[in-house]
Amino acid sequence: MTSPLLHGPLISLESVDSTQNHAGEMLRKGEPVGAVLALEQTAGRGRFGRTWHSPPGECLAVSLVFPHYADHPRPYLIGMALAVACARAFHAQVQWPNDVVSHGRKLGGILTEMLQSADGKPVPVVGVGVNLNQASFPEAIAHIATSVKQESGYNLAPQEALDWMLSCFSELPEARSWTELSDAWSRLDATEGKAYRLQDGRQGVAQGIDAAGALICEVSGQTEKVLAADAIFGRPS
Ligand code: BT5
Repeated sequence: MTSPLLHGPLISLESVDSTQNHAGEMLRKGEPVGAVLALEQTAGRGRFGRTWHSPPGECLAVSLVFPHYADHPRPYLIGMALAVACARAFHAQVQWPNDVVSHGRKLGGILTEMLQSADGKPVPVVGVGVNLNQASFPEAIAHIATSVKQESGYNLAPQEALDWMLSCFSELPEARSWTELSDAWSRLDATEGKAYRLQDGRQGVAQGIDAAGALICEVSGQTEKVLAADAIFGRPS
């Protein structure tokens, strides 16, 4: 895959509401941007408007801008490729659709959005959040989250983590279809057997990923193909 830093500069910020917002604004104004890295996000977001915790200096919070993939037939695969790159870089695993996990806990997450460029073209902007140096987490996520520090004892600076992740991303083959990514993904896949909550509230158990990248789930004894669902992490202690 092609690093966004070959197409635009890295913008480094101390603090921002969300790197996705900042990258989106620069893109809309036609300002050159390859990636936006922030030491702190005050309103980092996950999918469906959920909160993403990014405490100062302790995590990787970056948005990657991909004008060179504006015509990508399946932009979510760019996000899945970044999950694989994170799993390789931080010795973790991937979990459908967008989680980076270690020992069943969430080490990082990916958010793929299509944002408008100055000429009105939708451009994939992929947010990557990885917990690096946190020794503990807010109570709401303490039972589901983990960090590189907690897993390995190492401290990593956000810039160092970004360089390492992008180098792993650049090593991946160009993936315009699931078949082109599935090999790299399946080596690090922790999806099978995992419990998922479907959008209609039902629960199922993952059986695998189909040829288009959708989740195959067993729900009440029936096999279903699922396009959106959330892995169920741990239980509140
Ligand atoms: C994600 O959403 O996993 C995508 C997260 C993407 C964050 C990046 S950071 C850079 C860029 N700028 C942004 O504003 N966002 C992106 P989702 O699958 O919806 O998971 C969100 C859920 O994960 C929350 O509802 C919490 O339960 C949990 N969570 C929040 N912060 C966490 C953290 N630091 N570590 C682990 N879990 C967390």
